[in-house]
Amino acid sequence: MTKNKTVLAWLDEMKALLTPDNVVWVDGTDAQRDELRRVAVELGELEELNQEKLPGCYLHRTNPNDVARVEDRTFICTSTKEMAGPTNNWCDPKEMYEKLYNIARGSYKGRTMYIIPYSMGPIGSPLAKIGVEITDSVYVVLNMLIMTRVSNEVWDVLGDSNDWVRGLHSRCDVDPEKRYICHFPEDNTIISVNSGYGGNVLLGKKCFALRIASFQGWKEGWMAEHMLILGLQNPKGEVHYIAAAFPSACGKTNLAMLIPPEYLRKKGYKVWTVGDDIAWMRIGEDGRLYAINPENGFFGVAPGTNAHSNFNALESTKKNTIFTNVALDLNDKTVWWEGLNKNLPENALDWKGNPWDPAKFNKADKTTCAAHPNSRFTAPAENCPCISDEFNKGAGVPISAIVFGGRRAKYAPLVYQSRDWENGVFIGSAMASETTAAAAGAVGVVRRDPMAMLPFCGYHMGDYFRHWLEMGKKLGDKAPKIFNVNWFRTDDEGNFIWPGFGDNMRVLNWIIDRCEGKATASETAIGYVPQPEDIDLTDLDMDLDTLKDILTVDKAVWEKEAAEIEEHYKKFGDRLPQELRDQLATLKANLK
Ligand code: OXD
Ligand code: MN
Repeated sequence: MTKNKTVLAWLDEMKALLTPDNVVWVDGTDAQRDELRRVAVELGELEELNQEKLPGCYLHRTNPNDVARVEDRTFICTSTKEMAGPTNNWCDPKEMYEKLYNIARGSYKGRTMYIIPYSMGPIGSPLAKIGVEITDSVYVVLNMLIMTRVSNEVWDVLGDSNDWVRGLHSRCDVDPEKRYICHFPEDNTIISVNSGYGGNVLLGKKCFALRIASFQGWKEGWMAEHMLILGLQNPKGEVHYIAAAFPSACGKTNLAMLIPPEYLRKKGYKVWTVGDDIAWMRIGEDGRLYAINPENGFFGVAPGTNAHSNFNALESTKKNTIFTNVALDLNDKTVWWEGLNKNLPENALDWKGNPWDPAKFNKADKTTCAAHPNSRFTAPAENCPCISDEFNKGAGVPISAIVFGGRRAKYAPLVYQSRDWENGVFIGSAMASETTAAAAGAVGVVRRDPMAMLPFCGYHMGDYFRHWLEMGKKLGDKAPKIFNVNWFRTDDEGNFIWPGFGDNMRVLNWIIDRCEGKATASETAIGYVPQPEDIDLTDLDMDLDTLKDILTVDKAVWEKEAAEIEEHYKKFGDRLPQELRDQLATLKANLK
């Protein structure tokens, strides 16, 4: 365990507040994990699945009022409101601590306090950071054992240091009216109460690795981003790394685990996954930007995951995986979700544990679904057939390209390259995605989501843009090249034009060729767009004219876009860097 005085003092304070009956120090050993699984099954927190077909796999059902992240109850509690900025909920830290302590007081009574020491990133890596989460949920412990690196070694690495993130989770009564996910970036502290759902309670993930870490990165000169990391191997065996940010529902996990089209596979192309959700990036000794994936597993959305959309993710869930809110096939105690296959189970329980009638299933009506639309798998990264050799190495991988993207039916071309870093920051700051039928509310509404960080940036987004610009200055000519992609252009009938999935490799190849100075492009009002001949269409049922269509930059559409970006920028007031205002002016001038 630990002699660290700052840890022990905080734990004493928490014990006095929460009054647990028992305390368990989690050590990351298989023996303890097995015992905790047994306890979870006994408590009814987990249901054991078919151990022959799915060894080490379990099912969990959350409270039906608690199935997703709650952005309206997520707060950044900095000493001033200005620091949290216009895109975050804010509350005075003193007031919020008091409110949360009142909610949590005595809430571990009759329960066990689990103490989880974890490392975000390979233990001991110079790019990694340490957290300690306390929780009263054995489900949280078992998920943290998959999603982070939990071990007594973490205490050794921490030593006497106070550089660790405090995380208090208490399930309380799972009361949505008293649910709060709060961050105190100046104290390295997270408090989450009245939820048991992953994104709200696995505090290493969004809370630490993005909200707190983005603040730390700003103060310490590095970057915590909502990005996948992949390595693209060419026939010579060279691997180039790409980090890419997309808002939710744009296929980040699918892109991270992409399988190239057959003709490219035969030539020797291959994609390696380093991460599917979060990247921490620092400037290395050679001046390049190096990234690690701070996580140790995938917390992926189950519906839509199948052997075609993401073979590697599906493979990752075949052992030691926790499924949350999916359907249970009673015939053989395996799991099912919409989009897994066409064999709707005849004898199943839905995500709430009620008998499910496949005859009543109607794709358009989410209330008839067997699995919750946001049902998840928590799968160890080591299960992934294409996990990168670099994944467990602490040095990180050098990033050649940063890719932004979103779901835009008409406006953005399939791919374009920014003119330079500053122009790339402008593109990221204006990122947007159109809502899909997958989420509640109107379809096709544009939501601006700068760098896909809108719900995850732990400070003022104007300062965040400034930090990006500063990083670019430090990187100079070693900076990764910045691109934007859009897999989602539609035809007049609303069908996607680009096939997506594995074929996105054709676009990634152009991106890497551009980084290497090998591919051509035409300069347009928005940046460099490939000539149709620059994208390899071998074996694809698409003609050059169609490709040309999705590479066009429609000036009328872009004038509207520029006006919308101007509106979006108003939110940031005088903290919006002048460089970005200038970029917008340049765009407008280019469109004239
Ligand atoms: C996630 C998200 O769960 O971005 O990764 O919402
Ligand atoms: Mn995410």
